[in-house]
Amino acid sequence: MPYIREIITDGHPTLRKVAKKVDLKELDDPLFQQLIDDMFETMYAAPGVGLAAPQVNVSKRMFVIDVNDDEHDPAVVINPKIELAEEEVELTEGCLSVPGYVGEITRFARVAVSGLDRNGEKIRLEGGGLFAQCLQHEIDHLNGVLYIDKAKNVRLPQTDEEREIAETAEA
Ligand code: GNR
Ligand code: NI
Repeated sequence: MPYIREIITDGHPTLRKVAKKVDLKELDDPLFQQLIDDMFETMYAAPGVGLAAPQVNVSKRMFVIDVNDDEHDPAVVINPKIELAEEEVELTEGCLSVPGYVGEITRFARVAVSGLDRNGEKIRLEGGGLFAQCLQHEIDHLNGVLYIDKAKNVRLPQTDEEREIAETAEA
């Protein structure tokens, strides 16, 4: 059964490490498959629209994402790579590992990301809006980067919209 794992917050050294590539052999390990299930459970409980493995103190290159729109199914992406990124935009962002804050960050408006699914099959995800923002945010986590490193005006939320972003995750 999946369980909710603890989400570590800014100041924990694991969030600052460059996460390790997942070896294909790991996909056969029931504990690895359990980790994926637990990451979904933890993301939904938070609630959040994405969660990277380092946030549950596992320094591996993988994340889960579910932005809850009709264009994108929930996905786990292992060993992700950004294949395309276009047009810079400024967006408001939050992070479960920096609870209670928001900031303005420059992101690409549209991205395509390749990687592996939980069975080791190649996948490619692409999109814009919150989906693209979240993909970039999760890949930053795998490189030890938090949005507060790049953001300007990191602050307590001032509006209902900002509070929603800070408390979870809906833009
Ligand atoms: O749940 C989340 N919402 C969010 C909102 C705006 C920009 C990025 C995010 S990601 C965040 C979950 C999280 O911290 N993932 O690492
Ligand atoms: Ni985050």
